[in-house]
Amino acid sequence: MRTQVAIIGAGPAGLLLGQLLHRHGIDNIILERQTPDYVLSRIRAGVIEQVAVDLLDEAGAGERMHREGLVHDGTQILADGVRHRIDFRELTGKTVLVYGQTEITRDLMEARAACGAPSVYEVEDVSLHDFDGHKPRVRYRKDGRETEVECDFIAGCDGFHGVSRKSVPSDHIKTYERVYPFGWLGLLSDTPPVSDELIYVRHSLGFALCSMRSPTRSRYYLQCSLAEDIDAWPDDRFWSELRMRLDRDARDKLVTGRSIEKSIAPLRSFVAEPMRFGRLFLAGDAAHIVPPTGAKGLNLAASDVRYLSQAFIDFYMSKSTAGIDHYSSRALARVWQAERFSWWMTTMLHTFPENSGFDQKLQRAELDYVFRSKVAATALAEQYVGLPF
Ligand code: FAS
Ligand code: PHB
Repeated sequence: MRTQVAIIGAGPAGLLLGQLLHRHGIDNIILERQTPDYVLSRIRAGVIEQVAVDLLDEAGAGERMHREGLVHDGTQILADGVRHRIDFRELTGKTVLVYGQTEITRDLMEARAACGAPSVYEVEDVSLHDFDGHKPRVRYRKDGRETEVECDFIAGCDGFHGVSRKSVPSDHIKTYERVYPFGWLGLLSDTPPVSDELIYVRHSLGFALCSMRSPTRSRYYLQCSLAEDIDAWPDDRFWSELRMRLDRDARDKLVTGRSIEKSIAPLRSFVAEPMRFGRLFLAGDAAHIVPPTGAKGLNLAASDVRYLSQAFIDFYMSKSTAGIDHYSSRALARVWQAERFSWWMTTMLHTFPENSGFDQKLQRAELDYVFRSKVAATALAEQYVGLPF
């Protein structure tokens, strides 16, 4: 078969790219190794920047997001028992939207099904070929049958563990990585949130985050050791540990209940450079990973797709290769800003077992500067709501 753009991966990056290309009359196919239900079962991001909101609108998948998403004017930081609020609207004139990645993925899947664009789920053994030439191909197996897709371009939207980045010869790619000595134990529950806004918690027992998906569904995270076993964390133990890290007001408002999802995610910073290899383009987690402390992962995928979709549209509509030729440098400039911010938020708010007393004092001084200086608070706010393009 033949198409113009072959997209590997039906996560937010692949689905969003597919929709934007389809709406501009550019043929594309999405190849996904999991089932739709499996993709939807992964509980991930919760906060989206205006750039992602605008792209979902452009993709024709924003209606439910505007109806059900929660506009947040700010966030709270609870440090050593004292709350501080970062007022996004006052400091930047912008806000963020709380709307889960699961719902974004569901809305994009429904939009794609409605327009009849082809997606193939449960594919096996996807392989990429001749992307260093002018006639790239993708091969895959489905229900025992081999298929080859001839295309003009391949978009590797297959996440950190995908095949796309690994298909690039090692001497053509450079990677940068920092692995953190802890993970996040996340819990999703159909209980009302403890606060109208997110609360990022710095505590001697470890970081915690009180987030939400709706007025009746909460998402909590606890910093935990990478050696932790999820089976050693029954709900009661999670709630008890969370309580110890909260202040009195949050403890009094905390409504506990049965978890509907519970998982441990490792934290890493990772960037692969460049993000283009001939006719293969990487977007989203396939090219970079950030620790979720800055709520940037999904939003970076969206900004990559903004650059990449425009590059393909310019190529097909105006026969211009400028967008394609500058995709990697443009995307990476934004990626590294998000990498720095996510690293900074993570180092400022988590406990590092190996940290010396001096390092701990620096951490507290960093936070105090944010709490006392409007300039420092604005610097945090403008990164959190998303830097302008
Ligand atoms: P994804 O990983 O979402 O999607 C890639 C898709 O490609 C998957 O569906 C996968 O099945 C498919 N695929 C992989 N290999 C393939 C192959 N060989 N063939 C075909 N398909 C293949 N971000 C935040 O902002 N906040 C958070 O709280 C947060 N929490 C996270 C928790 C976890 C455990 C993880 C892993 C990530 C988290 N993230 C968070 C980041 C996350 O939201 C990503 O940034 C986001 O999913 C990126 O989307 P994609 O780039 O589409 O990659
Ligand atoms: C979430 O709601 O899952 C969430 C929100 C903000 C973050 C990380 C995760 O920084």
